[in-house]
Amino acid sequence: MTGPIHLYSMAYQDRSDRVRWLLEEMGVPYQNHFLKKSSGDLDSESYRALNPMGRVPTIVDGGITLHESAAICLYLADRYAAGCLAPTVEQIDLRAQYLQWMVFSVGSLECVIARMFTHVATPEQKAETHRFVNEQCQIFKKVLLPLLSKQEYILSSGFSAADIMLGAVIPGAQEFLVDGEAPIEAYMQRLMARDAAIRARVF
Ligand SMILES: N[C@@H](CCC(=O)N[C@@H](CS)C(=O)NCC(=O)O)C(=O)O
Repeated sequence: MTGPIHLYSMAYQDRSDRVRWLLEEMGVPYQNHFLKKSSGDLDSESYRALNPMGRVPTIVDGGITLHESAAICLYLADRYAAGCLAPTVEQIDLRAQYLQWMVFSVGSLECVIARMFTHVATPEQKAETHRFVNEQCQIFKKVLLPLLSKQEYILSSGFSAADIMLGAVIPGAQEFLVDGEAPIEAYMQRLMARDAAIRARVF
């Protein structure tokens, strides 16, 4: 490593949360850079050179510059915690499950949650959005509940970066996915109690 990893975000609780949590779990040195949208930091020439989309999070790790929170976590876990927080290709059965949950977190769950933050003009539209999110979460629960009833973490092998991704995203669907569902509530309690999550101020 050529010095600390630089992590660009706007706040502790934006999508940089999962990256910061993973860095804390791995004990890898990093430096936070908090950008202010209202000051135009996301549009500055220097930041656009790192992330032309003008979004956060972005990391710079030596010669590697990367955006998209899931890609960043996949990269970091492979590079600094392979076989520990990220199953390797030699553990292909676990690796397959790991990739599934890493991608599910952003590609399915976070996409559904994002619907709740899209502008709706009328109470009817709001009710329709809630109905949709609830319907999707019922489907997600059909898979999550049996799994988390028989094991502590999403992989049978134990805690991994996939729990970080899931744990950072699930609270966005608290009322649809967590409340009243004992196995998911207990899972979230386990994750929230982790020292690294507390240091990263995820919750
Ligand atoms: N899929 C991207 C989403 C990135 C994203 O939209 N980040 C938000 C903050 S959480 C952002 O940068 N918004 C810019 C803005 O509000 O202008 C990821 O997971 O990194």
